[in-house]
Amino acid sequence: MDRILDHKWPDTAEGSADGSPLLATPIKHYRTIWISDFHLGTPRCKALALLEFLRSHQADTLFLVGDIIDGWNMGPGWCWTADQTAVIEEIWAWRRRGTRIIFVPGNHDENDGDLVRMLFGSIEYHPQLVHRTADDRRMLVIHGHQFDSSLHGTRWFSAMGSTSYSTLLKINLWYNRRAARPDSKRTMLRDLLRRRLKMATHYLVDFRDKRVADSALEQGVDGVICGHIHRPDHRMIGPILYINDGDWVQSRTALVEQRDGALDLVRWPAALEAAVKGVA
Ligand SMILES: [Mn+2]
Repeated sequence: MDRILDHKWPDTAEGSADGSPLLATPIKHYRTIWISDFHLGTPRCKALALLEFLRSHQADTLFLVGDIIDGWNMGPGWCWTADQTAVIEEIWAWRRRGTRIIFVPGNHDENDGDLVRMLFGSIEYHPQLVHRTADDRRMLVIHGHQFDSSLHGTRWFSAMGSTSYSTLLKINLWYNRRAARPDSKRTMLRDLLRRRLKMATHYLVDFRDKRVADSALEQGVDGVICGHIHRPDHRMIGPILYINDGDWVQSRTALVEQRDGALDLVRWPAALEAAVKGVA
């Protein structure tokens, strides 16, 4: 059975002897784990939460489903922290323990193969591949940006992410601040923006979903596992099982395969990270 699991830290987590809450958490072992969209190299990466997740889990196979390094952010905006280094080191530790690690590049790191190999060593590197679950389902593993290219409104679609939403909110805020405008007009613009955004998002998401499902059908697989859009998801699109493993800039989610082949999304909490840093 496939489910969404919310990770809860045990009550004893905060009280362990050396102050490390991780010791109180039993390590969970899965057949396979998929994680994506770390966006290492940006300040948005939730590296500490990711590190906690990696230290609390093990797997026979670990898929890194793209946008692990944010090559697009190279330059003056590049941001690298000790936590991000620790994430890389932890993945090396997984490898030393015998985990098979497979890198599936995303749009933000597909042109940074050298950097990926420098950071992770000579890991397996495939633009896409088919994973067979323990209950014999064939799942196409792919980052997911490949499905954007066929959209007529590609630019529109990528503009529909969180960035554009925040831009729209900023425009809205700017408009509202112009005090001369009466309240009714403010509300009208806000409602209009919201409606437009909702319509565009629905249209494009439906369109994209259909592309994903068509591509899976063409390749004769039972489902698709991807990342890219930073929206964890787990549902059927027609006969195709569509799973999105989410991201580590917002949702802090991973996909795990149980011993029996069940595929569950795990949502990792931010609470402990906040507690450790004392910012609650
Ligand atoms: Mn991407």
